[in-house]
Amino acid sequence: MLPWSNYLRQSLYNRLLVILLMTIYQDLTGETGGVQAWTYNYSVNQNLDWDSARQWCRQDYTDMVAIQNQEEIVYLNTMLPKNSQYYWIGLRKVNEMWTWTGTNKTLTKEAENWAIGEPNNIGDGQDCVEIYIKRGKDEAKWNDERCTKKKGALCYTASCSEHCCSAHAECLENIGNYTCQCDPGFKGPRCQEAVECDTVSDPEQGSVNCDHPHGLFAFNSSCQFHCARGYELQGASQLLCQATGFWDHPAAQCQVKQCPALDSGPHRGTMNCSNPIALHSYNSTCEFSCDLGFDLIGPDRIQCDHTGQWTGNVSTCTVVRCGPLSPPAMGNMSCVDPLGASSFTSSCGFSCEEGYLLRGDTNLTCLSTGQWTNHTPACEPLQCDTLTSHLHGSMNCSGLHGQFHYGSQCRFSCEEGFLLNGLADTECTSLGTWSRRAPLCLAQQCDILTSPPHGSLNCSDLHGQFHYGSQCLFSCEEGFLLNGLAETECTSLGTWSRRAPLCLVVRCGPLSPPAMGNMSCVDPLGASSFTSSCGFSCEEGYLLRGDTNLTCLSTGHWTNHTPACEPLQCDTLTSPPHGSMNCSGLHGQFHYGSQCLFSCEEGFLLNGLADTECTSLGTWSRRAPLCLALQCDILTSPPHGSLNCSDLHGQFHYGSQCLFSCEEGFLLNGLAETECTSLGTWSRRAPLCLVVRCGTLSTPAMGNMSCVDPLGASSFTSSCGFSCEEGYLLRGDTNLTCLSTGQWTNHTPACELVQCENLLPRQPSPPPTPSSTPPPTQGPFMNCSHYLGEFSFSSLCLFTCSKGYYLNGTEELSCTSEGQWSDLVPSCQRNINSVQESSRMLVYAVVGAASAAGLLLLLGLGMLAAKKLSKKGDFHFDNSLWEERENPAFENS
Ligand SMILES: *[C@@H]1O[C@H](CO)[C@@H](O)[C@H](O)[C@H]1NC(C)=O
Ligand SMILES: *[C@@H]1O[C@H](CO)[C@@H](O)[C@H](O)[C@H]1NC(C)=O
Ligand SMILES: *[C@@H]1O[C@H](CO)[C@@H](O)[C@H](O)[C@H]1NC(C)=O
Ligand SMILES: *[C@@H]1O[C@H](CO)[C@@H](O)[C@H](O)[C@H]1NC(C)=O
Ligand SMILES: *[C@@H]1O[C@H](CO)[C@@H](O)[C@H](O)[C@H]1NC(C)=O
Ligand SMILES: *[C@@H]1O[C@H](CO)[C@@H](O)[C@H](O)[C@H]1NC(C)=O
Ligand SMILES: *[C@@H]1O[C@H](CO)[C@@H](O)[C@H](O)[C@H]1NC(C)=O
Ligand SMILES: *[C@@H]1O[C@H](CO)[C@@H](O)[C@H](O)[C@H]1NC(C)=O
Ligand SMILES: CC(=O)N[C@H]1CO[C@H](CO)[C@@H](O)[C@@H]1O
Repeated sequence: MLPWSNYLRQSLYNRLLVILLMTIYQDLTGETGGVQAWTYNYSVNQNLDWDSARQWCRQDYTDMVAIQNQEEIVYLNTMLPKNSQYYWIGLRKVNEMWTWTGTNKTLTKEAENWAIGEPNNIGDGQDCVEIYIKRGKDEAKWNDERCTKKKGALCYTASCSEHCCSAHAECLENIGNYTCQCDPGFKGPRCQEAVECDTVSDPEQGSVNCDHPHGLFAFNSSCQFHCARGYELQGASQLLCQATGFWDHPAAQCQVKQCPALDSGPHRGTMNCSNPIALHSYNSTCEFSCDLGFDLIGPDRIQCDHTGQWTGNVSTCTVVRCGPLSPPAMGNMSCVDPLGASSFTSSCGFSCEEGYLLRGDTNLTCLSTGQWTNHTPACEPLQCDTLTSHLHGSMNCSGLHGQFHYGSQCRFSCEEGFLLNGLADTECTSLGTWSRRAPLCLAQQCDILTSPPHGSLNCSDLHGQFHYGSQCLFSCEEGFLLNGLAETECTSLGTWSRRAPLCLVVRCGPLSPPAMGNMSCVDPLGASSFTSSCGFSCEEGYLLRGDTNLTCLSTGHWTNHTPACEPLQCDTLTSPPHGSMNCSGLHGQFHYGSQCLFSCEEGFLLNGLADTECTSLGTWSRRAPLCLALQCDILTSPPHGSLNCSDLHGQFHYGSQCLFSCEEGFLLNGLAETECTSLGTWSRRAPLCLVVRCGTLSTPAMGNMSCVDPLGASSFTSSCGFSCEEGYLLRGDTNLTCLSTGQWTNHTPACELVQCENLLPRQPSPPPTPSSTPPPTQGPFMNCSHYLGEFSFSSLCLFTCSKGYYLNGTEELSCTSEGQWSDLVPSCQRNINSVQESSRMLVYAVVGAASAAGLLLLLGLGMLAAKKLSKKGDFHFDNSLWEERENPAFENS
């Protein structure tokens, strides 16, 4: 009971929830349409049988109650008043099935609500059902009862109507309301929407065709697939959208039609397939070709059509056949047929019977063209070599196929005196060769001869070596002689006419060793015989004169006389130059054992030991010494000098004479010559070259001297320059040089005082014009001071005139360092008033005496002199004497 009530409770809750939701929904949509509450009613105080009760219910209400759920049951149990007979409900046995009379539905197992032990059908005919309302036990449970019993009628008024739900739903009554129970495949409050499935699209290489009764790809939509030509459908051809929202099958696809796979091409051929879509599928084509020597049977090309069938079968290749062959006469044929009799690659080999030769190809092959490589060959009898009768013989041949063919026989014979070298007959065999070689006719043969030892044999043969007619000649090597006759001959009987001779060695006479010597011989062919050779040697210090080695010649003579032993000789020695030699010995002056002693002349010395000896080897024990001249010290040229030597025995050796000389300007300080004496010393010491000296020079008075001395003071090449002080003049050379003669180039120069013109003679000079009458006492009067000498450098002269005269010119003249007066000598002129006439006359006289040019010159000179004297400040004397005695004449004028 408990699980069942639980179930009902749960179901009720669900329904209430649904109702609540629907209520809200309808409130919102404002939908009405005559919906009424599912209400109950019952007969009060009036019990009726089941049919009457039902009729009562249908009279004013919809029908008798059809209990559907626990909520309804609980509701009824609480709502209805207690009736001792309880109430009928609309459940009745129809055709032995409990059926809800209102809806004509059979009672389901889940909806059963029987009281314990019910339905028991006690007393048969309990075909109707009552509900225990407020019974206290088994409350609201059902019990089967006889339909004729009278009970309360329990009715309801239905809420469902035509418009409540869509056509795809069942309207279920509820407490006071209804719910729409959707048919499978529908949803929504009124179950008006169909459930949707996924969209279906066209497959590749195909199309889909759909029918939509309730909307695009919705419940009960069905789709039909179709494929393009050459493609077939994979999967269900039709899809149906199920109530679950899924298609009943997965979407189908179009797959290319597949032809049966072709494993390989034809045997002995090739297949070449092109597959534009897939291997061996629609539109694939395969082409066939056959190997060389095979022909194609069937189509050369097949294709996979849209039904998945090839347009034809795989073609086959059959081998090419040549015509049959037959073996030749007297021959056989053997064929190898790898691909069938007389077919391509078949090859037939041909052979002939013994003694026959195949003419043609031994082997024919069937070509891919269906032709044999050549005609069938033929068999011909074998032919042996052609034979000819031999020299000194004859031949006779016979045969079936000809003289020299298979089966022919030949017979040979020889001339008298010759012998056949084999059997006399031969036959041409089946191999095409003669059974044996044709024999020869050979001459009689003598014994074989050989060359004797140390000899040779030379034969001339008519019919072969050592055969009848051969003649042989013997000869010996050099140094050997035949001991018989040289010639022999092979006779017709096959024997030699004479025995062969021998070669005997030639002998020389015996030899004996020389005095003081030994002999040793080698005898290859016997003592003192040809090729024997004897070697000779001498004792120490002795030399073999003659051949050291004698040989016995083929002539029987030794190559020479026996040699002799002579004492060894050393080189001939001679006395050294400037020396002497003394030799003595047993066998002579310069032989083995001789001794030589050397000595030298005066002034010479031996350059080694004085004695030497001739040894047993024929050489001197030491070299002969030489006499060398004594050597003096090496001399060198003195500085500024040279050395010239004449040598007798070598430079600076005994006898050398040397002469010294000096350069110009130098003199030897001793004797010039010296000599190397026999004692190896110089006769005199080497002199030196000393420079030539000139006398010492002294500085001239009032002058200076400056000297340059490259080789020493006042020596050769020294040169001295001279100069004088102002007012003095150098008399002589300004520069003296010391010569190689020891003399200066000149005397020492002197400094002379510079002289001006002596003015004294002028003093009484008459007036310039002869016509002048004035007395000579007019002047000028001269008063001179001479500081250094009369009218010389630095002399000063003052001029004055008599009264009534004036001085024409300078008052003062001085002597310059150039030896010139500072100005012209003045003259005295008469004062202008008194002496106008006479002065004019004087002017005339002067004009007459001098030209106008001379006048101008004089005037110029006078101005020059005046200018010079006015430059008093530039005039100096070095001598301080002048400063002390300062003259007023030199003061400013
Ligand atoms: C009955 O139910 C429907 C839908 O289920 C709803 O729209 C309606 O309002 C309900 N009526 C009452 C009286 O509850
Ligand atoms: C109820 O159903 C049964 C069979 O299922 C049928 O024979 C009968 O006629 C129905 N009654 C009505 C009233 O529809
Ligand atoms: C759905 O299709 C089936 C089969 O064609 C049919 O029997 C059924 O009535 C259809 N249902 C609806 C609601 O169209
Ligand atoms: C198959 O071959 C035919 C004729 O060659 C051509 O027209 C057709 O397009 C081909 N089909 C496909 C799918 O390639
Ligand atoms: C014929 O000659 C071919 C090639 O020259 C050779 O391969 C074949 O074995 C020969 N057949 C016979 C039967 O000698
Ligand atoms: C003699 O001389 C020959 C050739 O010159 C040489 O072959 C031979 O050995 C020599 N004999 C002796 C004994 O020296
Ligand atoms: C003197 O004269 C020589 C040659 O004219 C010159 O080489 C030399 O320098 C002069 N010496 C002096 C001191 O002037
Ligand atoms: C002075 O003497 C010069 C000649 O010595 C003369 O020419 C000149 O006329 C004289 N002067 C006077 C004023 O006499
Ligand atoms: C429609 C109808 O007849 N309803 C009745 C149901 O029963 C009660 C009494 O219980 C009546 O009062 C109603 O009239």
